[in-house]
Amino acid sequence: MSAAADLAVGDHSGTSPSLQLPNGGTYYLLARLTAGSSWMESDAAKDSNDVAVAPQTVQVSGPVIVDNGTAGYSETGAWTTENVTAYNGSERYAAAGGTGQNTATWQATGLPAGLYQVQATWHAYGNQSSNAPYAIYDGATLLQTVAVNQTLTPSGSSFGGVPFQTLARVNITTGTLKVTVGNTGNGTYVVADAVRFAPLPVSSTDLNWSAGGDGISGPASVNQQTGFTISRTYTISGAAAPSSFTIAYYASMSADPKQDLSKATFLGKETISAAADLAVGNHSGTSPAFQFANGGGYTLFAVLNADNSFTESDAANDTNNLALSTQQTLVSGPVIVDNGDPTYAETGAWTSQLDRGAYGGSDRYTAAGGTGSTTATWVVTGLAAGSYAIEASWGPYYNQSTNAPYAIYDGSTLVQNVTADQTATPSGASAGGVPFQVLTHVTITSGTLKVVLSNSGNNTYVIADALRVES
Ligand SMILES: [Ca+2]
Ligand SMILES: [Ca+2]
Ligand SMILES: [Ca+2]
Repeated sequence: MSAAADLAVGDHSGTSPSLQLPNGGTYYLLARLTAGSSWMESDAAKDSNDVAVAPQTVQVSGPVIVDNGTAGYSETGAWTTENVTAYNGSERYAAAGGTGQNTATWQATGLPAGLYQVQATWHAYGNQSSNAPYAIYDGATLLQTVAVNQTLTPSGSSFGGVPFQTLARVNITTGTLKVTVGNTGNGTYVVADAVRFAPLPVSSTDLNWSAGGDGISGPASVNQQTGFTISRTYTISGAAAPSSFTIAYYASMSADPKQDLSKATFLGKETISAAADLAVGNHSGTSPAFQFANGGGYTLFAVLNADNSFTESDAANDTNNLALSTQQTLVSGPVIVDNGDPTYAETGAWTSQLDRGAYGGSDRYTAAGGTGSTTATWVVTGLAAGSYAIEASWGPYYNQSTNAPYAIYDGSTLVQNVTADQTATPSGASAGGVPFQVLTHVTITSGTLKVVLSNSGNNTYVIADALRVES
């Protein structure tokens, strides 16, 4: 301020010079008078009226860098600062090889929905984790976990004089992007420096299954280990796809469109890249050949843009990228439903454990001696009418029920109650490397088998692992 009019007694309205923020995010604006201490003010002894704060924050679009020690960075457990070649000259380190008690978190809020490149930097050193687990969240939802080799220098473009490596491209809808690294990796130390969230441009393209005749369909029936394809017709609206993209295919014995497809059977992916297939309009075609390793009645699912190849115009609320087959595909042959599969469900309190005797390496346990209100349920759909052997697996242990109670239903009709001695190794043929024991044989006419295990067995624990069904 130097013009005589601006130095006179009175109120002075005006505008600052043009300013620019180098980093995205949400900011408070502050202004300080006599910032250069040009002279001694009359209230110099107690000058508390020189700073003004704008009542409204300003949101800056563009890449956001969150560094250790800045707003948006937080820790749990024991971390220590080291001054090395790092973003802003320092980073934090903690002991690795732990249980996850030491975590560092970088978070940015107020972000527009869409696709972001998530990048990180660290100062490489030979005694650090080669598999530091960076978990990426959209709000509270874990999107993916990326193992980072902190013994190697990050590979990528530099910002603030240090290189950042791309961890993933993720699509977010909550406005909050969060990355956490824990100390469960190998090596002596895990380090936490800066993370960069860079928005990728929004395209005018919407991929969808919304036009008349769109959708997917598979064969009505197929044998295990026999290849089959899925017919699919998708639509590109708005503008031609700006790059190739992928379609991912899944199968599930549950037809629930809201299910977690990461628990379903992943069949495979295809990449759509021919110019004609990327143009605006309807596109009919056929998936690559897939095959089933497990029997049962499956609903097929297809997800457009499965690898987030570009930001769609409907990224803020993209609900039209999922297609379901209307007809089940019946797969002949033995069926296995494991704990955690789409048609496995629980009531009450169950806990996971790693167990070498369990199918898939883990099972679930609950306290025995209960009322029967804590249950584990396996459902098999798509069974042709006939007689089936009902088999179960469990990792044996002396403190488990000798009379674990399994209730067997044809559809919703209870047909039999049987028990199993879970202190003993299951006696029967193996599948997936573990033995299964035949509980009983039943006739199924409804197409659907349901088996319910409850906590009313004796001893300390009841175990829920896999169910196997064969004709
Ligand atoms: Ca830093
Ligand atoms: Ca879409
Ligand atoms: Ca299991």
